[in-house]
Amino acid sequence: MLTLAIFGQTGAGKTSLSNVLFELKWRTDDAVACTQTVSEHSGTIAASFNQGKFPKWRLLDTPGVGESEEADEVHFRQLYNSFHSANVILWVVQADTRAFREDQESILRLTDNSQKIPKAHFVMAINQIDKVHPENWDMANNAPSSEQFSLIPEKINLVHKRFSPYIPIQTQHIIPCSAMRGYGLSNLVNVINNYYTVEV
Ligand SMILES: Nc1nc2c(ncn2[C@@H]2O[C@H](COP(=O)(O)OP(=O)(O)OP(=O)(O)O)[C@@H](O)[C@H]2O)c(=O)[nH]1
Ligand SMILES: [Mg+2]
Repeated sequence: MLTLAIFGQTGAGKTSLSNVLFELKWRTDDAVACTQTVSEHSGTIAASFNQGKFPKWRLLDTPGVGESEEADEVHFRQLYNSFHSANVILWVVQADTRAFREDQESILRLTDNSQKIPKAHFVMAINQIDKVHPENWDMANNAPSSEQFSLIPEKINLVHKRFSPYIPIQTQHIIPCSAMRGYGLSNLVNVINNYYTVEV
C-alpha cells in the first residue's frame, strides 16, 4: 500500500484535511497544538474528490512542526520516519502567512541538511484560503472572492520560491484550498493521484 504523509506547522490544517479527504473524525483544535503522535489510517479518499481513481492509501497525519523546541525534539524521530517512508509528501501551509522559516528549518532537519531528499512525490496545500485578506469569501459560489482570487498566483509563487530550494516542488503541485469550506480539494486529490502517472 502507498503512504501519503501530511506535514506542516501546527494549526496549518493537516488533521482537518485528513478528516475531509478520508471522511475521518480526528480531533482538531483552533487554540492548542493538537496532534501529538502520528495518526495512521488505511483507506480510500472520499469518492466525491477522487475522480474515478480509488487507490487505498496508508495515511499518516503528523504532529505539527514549530509548536515549541521541546515538542519538536519529542516528535522529530516520528516525523523523520514518516517523511522517509512516504510515497507522497503533502506539506501544508496556511494561506494567510508569509513566515516559512519554521517549515524550512524542519525540512532541513528532515533531509539531513538537504543530503537525504526522499524520492517521493511532493505536493503542497495552501490551506485556509478562505482566510486570505480581506476575508470576504464568496459564499454563494463557495469560492474565493475576486479580491482573494487575485492574490492566489502571488501566493503560489511565494510558496514555490520559499520551498523549492529545500524540496523538489513544482508550481503546478501547489494547490490553494480550504479544508473548512471544502474548496480546491478535487484539485488537491488530482495532484496527489498524479503519483500514479509521474516518475518519482
Ligand atoms: N478558516 C479555516 N480554518 C481552518 C481550515 N483548515 C483548518 N482550519 C482550522 O484551523 C485549526 C487547526 O486545524 P488542525 O486541522 O487541527 O491543524 P493541524 O495542522 O492538524 O494542527 P496540529 O495537529 O497542531 O499540528 C482548527 O480550528 C481548524 O478548524 C480552513 O481551510 N479554513
Ligand atoms: Mg493535527
